[in-house]
Amino acid sequence: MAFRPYDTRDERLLIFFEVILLKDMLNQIEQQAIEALESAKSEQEIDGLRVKYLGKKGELTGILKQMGGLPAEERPLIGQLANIVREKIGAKISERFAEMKSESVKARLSLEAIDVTMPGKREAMGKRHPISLVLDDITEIFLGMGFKVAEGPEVELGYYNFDVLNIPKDHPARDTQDTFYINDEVILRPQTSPVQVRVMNRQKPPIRIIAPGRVYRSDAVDATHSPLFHQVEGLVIDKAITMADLKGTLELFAKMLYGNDMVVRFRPHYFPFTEPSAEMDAMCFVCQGEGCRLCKGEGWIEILGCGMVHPKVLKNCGIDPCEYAGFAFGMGLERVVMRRYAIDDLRLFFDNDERFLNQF
Ligand code: 2NM
Repeated sequence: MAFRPYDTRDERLLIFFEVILLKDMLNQIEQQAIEALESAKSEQEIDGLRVKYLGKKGELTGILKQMGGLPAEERPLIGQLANIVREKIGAKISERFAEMKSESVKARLSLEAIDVTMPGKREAMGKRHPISLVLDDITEIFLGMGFKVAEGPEVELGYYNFDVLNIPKDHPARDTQDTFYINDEVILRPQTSPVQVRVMNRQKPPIRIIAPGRVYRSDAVDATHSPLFHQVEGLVIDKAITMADLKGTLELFAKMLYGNDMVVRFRPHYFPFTEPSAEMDAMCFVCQGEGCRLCKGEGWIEILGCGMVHPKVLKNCGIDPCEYAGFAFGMGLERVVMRRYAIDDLRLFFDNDERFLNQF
């Protein structure tokens, strides 16, 4: 029998080889895992490696399963070694994850960095609307004459707008063709007169107010009509107010607004809430009363409606018409603005086109 330095069938020797082999495999797994992790380029890739090496069906688990074939006294050694390898790989995974995180933060920071040398964006400055400009002028004139500004709701009771103002039940202005109704009793105010009514109800004369604001009428939009427009109305109530006060106040107003050489005239008219009633015209500034295209051959341009407040209206507002009298007036703001700036289409006011608005 040939000399053999060892017996390959020796059980202890086989176990010895088995242990060496497992140790070697563990070292190899560690080395491969660390290398793969080092070169991984995404969090996804790292997670894939975690599953490959440390997962339930992973390579380390595979070794631990093979360990079952070893006698009990050898198992702790391999088990310990496997745990050390698991911890090393686990530590590497955490380290690489942390690196990824900080790299992606860095990448985002550089992507979102603000270049302070870039030219800035100029903020477009708004301008005041021509309607606001002219309303301010009108308000200034009346404040100078001792008026106060009064405001009221745009969604208003029909009662304040029609009944108190002596507008009969069958008057066309009450029609849904002309007025926007919210319900039987509530409307969008078609004039600012209800503001004056509210003031008269609350305040003892003397009263000197103007009531500017938005009003609504059921009109189709064209060059001279809009369902929303603006009015300035005014009211003066005191003892012994006469038509002379009305004419003097409104003529002075016209001269202050349009210039001292402005000529006005008063024409009889009819309103249910004033008696007598009138309209004030301005002499056409183009033809000086001769008649031209602007004034449509009239020589005069209508500026406002006015009159002495009807005794019934005063009574309806709790003011004794035997003790007090007053005058009232009302004008459409858009028309005043159009005349001032020679604007021929009302729609321009509501289009919000900066090319239009920047001209004022
Ligand atoms: C106008 C014309 C004439 C007017 C009357 C009243 C009130 F409330 F005192 F009776 N406020 N506004 C009035 C008078 C309005 O607008 C063309």
